[in-house]
Amino acid sequence: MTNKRTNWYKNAVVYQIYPRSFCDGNNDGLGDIPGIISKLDYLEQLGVNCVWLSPIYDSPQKDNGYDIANYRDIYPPFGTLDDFKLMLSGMHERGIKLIMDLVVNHTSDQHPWFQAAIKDKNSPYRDYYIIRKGKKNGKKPPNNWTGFFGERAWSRIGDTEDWYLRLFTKEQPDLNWENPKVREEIIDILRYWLDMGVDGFRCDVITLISKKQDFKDRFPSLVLVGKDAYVNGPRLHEYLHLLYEKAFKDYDCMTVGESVLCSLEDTIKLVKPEREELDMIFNFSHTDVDNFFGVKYLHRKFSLNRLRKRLSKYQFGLANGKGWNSLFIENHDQRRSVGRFGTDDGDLRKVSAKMIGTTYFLLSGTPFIYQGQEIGMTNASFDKVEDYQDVELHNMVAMTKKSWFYRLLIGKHLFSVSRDNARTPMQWNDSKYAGFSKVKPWLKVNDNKKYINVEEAKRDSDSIFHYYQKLIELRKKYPVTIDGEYKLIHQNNKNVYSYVRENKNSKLIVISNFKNKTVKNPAANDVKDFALILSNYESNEEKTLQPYETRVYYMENKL
Ligand code: TEU
Repeated sequence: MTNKRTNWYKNAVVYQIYPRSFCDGNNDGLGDIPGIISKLDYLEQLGVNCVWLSPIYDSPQKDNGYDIANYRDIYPPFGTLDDFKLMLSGMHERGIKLIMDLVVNHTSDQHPWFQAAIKDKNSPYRDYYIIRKGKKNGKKPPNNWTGFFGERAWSRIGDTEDWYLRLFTKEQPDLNWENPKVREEIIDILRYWLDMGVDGFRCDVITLISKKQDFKDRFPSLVLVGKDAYVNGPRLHEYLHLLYEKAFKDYDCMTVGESVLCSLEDTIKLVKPEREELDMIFNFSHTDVDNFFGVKYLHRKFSLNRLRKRLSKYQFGLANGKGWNSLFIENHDQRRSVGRFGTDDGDLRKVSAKMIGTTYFLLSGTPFIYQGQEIGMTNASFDKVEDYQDVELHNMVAMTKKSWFYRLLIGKHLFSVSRDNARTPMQWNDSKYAGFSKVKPWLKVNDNKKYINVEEAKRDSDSIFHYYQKLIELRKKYPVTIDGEYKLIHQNNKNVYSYVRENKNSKLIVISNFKNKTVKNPAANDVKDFALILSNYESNEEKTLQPYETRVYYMENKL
């Protein structure tokens, strides 16, 4: 079959929905598909043309759906397959495509494959997972690897000598991609959803699927012991190319992979078009700007220089056809962007949100907006640990209780970096449960729903919501936002991030003040003869930039 792909992803603006927290259609406290259907007009109004839906598959929800027990059905509290099809056609009618979250590094421990695997040593499903004999007659794990939520990476199967690998919770056993049957199953699952009409996938921790097969101890370290064996493993590219050959290439779909600790060289291998693997990946080097070694608990003071360097590395590195960038500042694992990256979530929240929004949105790549980002939602900041639901946070709290070393090292920042910060219910209005639900939601609503909510944002002509509409419009109106080359100007300026996008017909200049005070505008002379097409302030001085001021200038080349 010939290649069906048209690369529409380059023109996409993607909106991420975290279904538990988006909208509760049946008032049971949990978001669901009917809730999403009721908000499709809202998405259309915002102007996005693609949705990434976090997992809606049947699941025991030990990690909010990233633990799948049935890849072909919907988690009943979220709705039915019919609801899903209705949602999909509702999106398509509005010109919105849908990409699904694909979680295939691991399944749920309740998946029938895993249940069969642990019940019977001779089951063909045993080899669907990574099962090894433990050390010391099976009493100790097979090696010293540790996983992503702070624990060791193995769990014992009952009181047998055998252990299974799980890089996340013990309820998320890793699949054994070495087994060709596993690969066939995954390809079938991909085709099942693509045949139903979905438009692509966001591939969860896809860079972990291949593991070095020696399973030996690795040098101890603070986090992710064994990462050299399971991050970007030896057969990763072979597997991804297989998925492309056997599924992706037969559909006009898009793929974005989630990476872990991915260098520029690794990134190019994953996204270079001729290699036929993925269209783009989420790289976290810029969101790791405020921590050390990619460990979010190790807080590091924000520096604009570092942010600019990290973003620019991938902007330059993937230019000239080497690949395509994904652009994002929030998702369901990250804390909110207001109050982060040097910005303010207090009095200057609105200008802050618009400034950081403009800065990332007009870079080269496909922008993603995480639900609530478009109204400037802020972190959860609950007082009590019981108010947090996330398994990662509770695991880390347990670790700090066990070890004074961990307490000292990470204790202080546990809540401020919790994943629940971005998972609080979407704030639709100022009612008791923010219009998300009529009953108490699964996670507490942020008190600031009184003034941060969609209804208010629609009323206010100067709102962040209306500003995002304009940003999306810019991408539609000016091709340079999509195909323009990225260039830095004033790259050593400590306060201001300014860059140029340029194609053969036109030029766009973005200037953003990352400081909460008025600063000198280093790019004042660069924009002579340009038209100011967007700003977060009503009036602008030529020579100075107000706190968190951002400006977008445009000029068409004279013929
Ligand atoms: O996240 C993978 C991942 O790298 C995160 O676990 C990250 O280390 C952590 O969130 C930092 O706080 C993906 C999903 O996005 C996440 O929600 C899942 O829990 C995880 O995979 C397992 O499927």
